[in-house]
Amino acid sequence: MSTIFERSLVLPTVETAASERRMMLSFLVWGFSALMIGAAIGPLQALNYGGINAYPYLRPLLETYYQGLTIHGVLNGYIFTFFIACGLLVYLPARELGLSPNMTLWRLCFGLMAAGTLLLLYSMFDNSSSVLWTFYPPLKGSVFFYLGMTLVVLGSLLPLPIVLDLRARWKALRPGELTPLVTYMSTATMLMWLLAAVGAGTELVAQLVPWALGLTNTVDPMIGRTLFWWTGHPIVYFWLMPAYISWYGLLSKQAGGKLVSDPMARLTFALLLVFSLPVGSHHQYVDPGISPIWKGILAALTLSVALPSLITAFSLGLSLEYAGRLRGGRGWIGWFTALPWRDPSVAAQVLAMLTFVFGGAGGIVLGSWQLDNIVHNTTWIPGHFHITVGTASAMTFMGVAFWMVPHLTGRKLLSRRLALASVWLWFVGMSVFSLGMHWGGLLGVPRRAWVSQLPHSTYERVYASAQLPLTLVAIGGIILWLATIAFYIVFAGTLLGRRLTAPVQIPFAQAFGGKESYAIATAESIGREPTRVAPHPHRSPLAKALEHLGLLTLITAVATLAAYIPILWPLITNMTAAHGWKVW
Ligand code: HAS
Ligand code: CU
Repeated sequence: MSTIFERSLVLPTVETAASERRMMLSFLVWGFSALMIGAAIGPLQALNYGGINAYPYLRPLLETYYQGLTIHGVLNGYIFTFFIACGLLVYLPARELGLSPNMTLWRLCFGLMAAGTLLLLYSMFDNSSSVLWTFYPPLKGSVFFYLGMTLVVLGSLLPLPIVLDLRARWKALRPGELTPLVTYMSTATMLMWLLAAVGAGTELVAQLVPWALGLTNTVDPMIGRTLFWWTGHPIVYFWLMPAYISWYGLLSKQAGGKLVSDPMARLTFALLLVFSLPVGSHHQYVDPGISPIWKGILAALTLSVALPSLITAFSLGLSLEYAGRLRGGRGWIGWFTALPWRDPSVAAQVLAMLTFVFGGAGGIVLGSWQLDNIVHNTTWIPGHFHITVGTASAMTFMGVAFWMVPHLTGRKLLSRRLALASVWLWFVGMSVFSLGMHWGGLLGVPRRAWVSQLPHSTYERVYASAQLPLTLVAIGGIILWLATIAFYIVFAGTLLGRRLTAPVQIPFAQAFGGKESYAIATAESIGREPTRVAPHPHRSPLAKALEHLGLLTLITAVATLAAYIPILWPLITNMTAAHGWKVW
């Protein structure tokens, strides 16, 4: 034991803690810079649906709506989210455990994803790869696009060994104890993402890169799509789980209360790990070549993936209610209005949760095969994902940035009021936008369509019944532009802002009945030997059972194979050979 202790214990010193903070800040800055470009393009898409074609004015920077949409989806969906996740999922566990992460791997993670981003930017801005964020073959982009994507996926997996190593070192120090909550949630997220990445990883390496290099002439679109959605569904939880980590692990403290149940948080993450993987083909309800029996099974499985989020709604709702009542809130909704709404970090996250009630409900609608057939490939779908990833995740990350940038830089938030304005504008803008998109979708407006390029009289005639919803889409887009400007003034202004006198601590929450804290490294304790504590066994049998993350991963892998072998087998034995298309 003592050798393990001596060999593996890497405690943060003042210098290493500073370099960890700098690294975390680099992830935040890179991620939010990607969002800045992606979000700047977003309103152009909204205006497109409002019948205003801004693209001709943007040449030669952007040639087509489809080029803009690809940049928007790739930067917001992959680059922004991955950088934030890969920063938080290392930094928060390391601080929670009071240990230093493996910096070489963390830097490599950043380097691979940054190199991938540059390749993607090059191939998207030179208009060679307007293949949209799903990069469905036989649409054919340049090899730089697929190589860039491969590097980004590869880099995004590296937090897994880092967090496993942190967890193992901590366990050697505190034998018999359960993994502290934030580390548990981060490990479960990364294990889920490892299995998820196998799908698109295989598609890129076995199909798309060789095809783009000219080593193969044709590609099978159905196998490509199926492998894409193997990853493309669980990726939504790779966007959501880091937000859940903040909601479960930090927000109740920020709101002035406690997390009502630590075991329920663990159960949520364990269920998300197991349920996320096998349901990816619910994005393929209208695809040929997949048996209707499987489509029926997928509908049932998809409902199961909503379960952990329903647990989350109730247990976090109660945690917030507890905080609100402690703050003097009375009655049915008094607790809600009593929350610290003047704190922009809390406001951002509670508004994100509120929006997710509707986003999640829409997801349950889509999970039903019959209902999905009504709205598939209409604007209903982007309506759904702008209030899930575009608000639940994105606004939570904005809320995290409001305390984290001051924590990392020792500089004061530029303006609390402007930060609050940015999140309220985002909330209102996204609500209006998304209402219009859902409504337009019910009236049959197609998604991913350059409708504003139609002659004006044709646009007016075809979309006459959808005029009001499409106007809402355009108005929402403009409000979102204002929100983005306000946010980036605060973000950049804080990076360059005035120095704080006292450091900002990480607001790790305390669970009801749980310990005060784990080995949290505070500014004062850094560099000090941790005191060996007597084992403090967790009382919950559920939490103990869920500690077996290796077993849960194995179950997930088996379930994933059980779902995908029957779907992929008929496709593999009836291959189609499609030549590449460049339609832009
Ligand atoms: Fe989805 C399509 C089904 C969740 C993202 N989804 C998409 C696409 C994206 C996306 C990007 O079954 C489009 C991809 C493309 O380009 O084609 N989705 C679901 C289901 C869920 C779900 C069942 N989606 C998400 C999340 C996303 C996301 C999360 C991103 C982060 N989705 C689908 C389906 C499709 C689809 C089909 C294919 C459609 C098609 O035809 O193409 C579930 O996980 C949702 C469960 C969530 C809940 C909500 C719980 C609420 C909480 C908030 C608590 C609030 C509190 C405040 C405590 C049940 C946790 C309380 C205070 C008060 C006062 C109320
Ligand atoms: Cu999905």
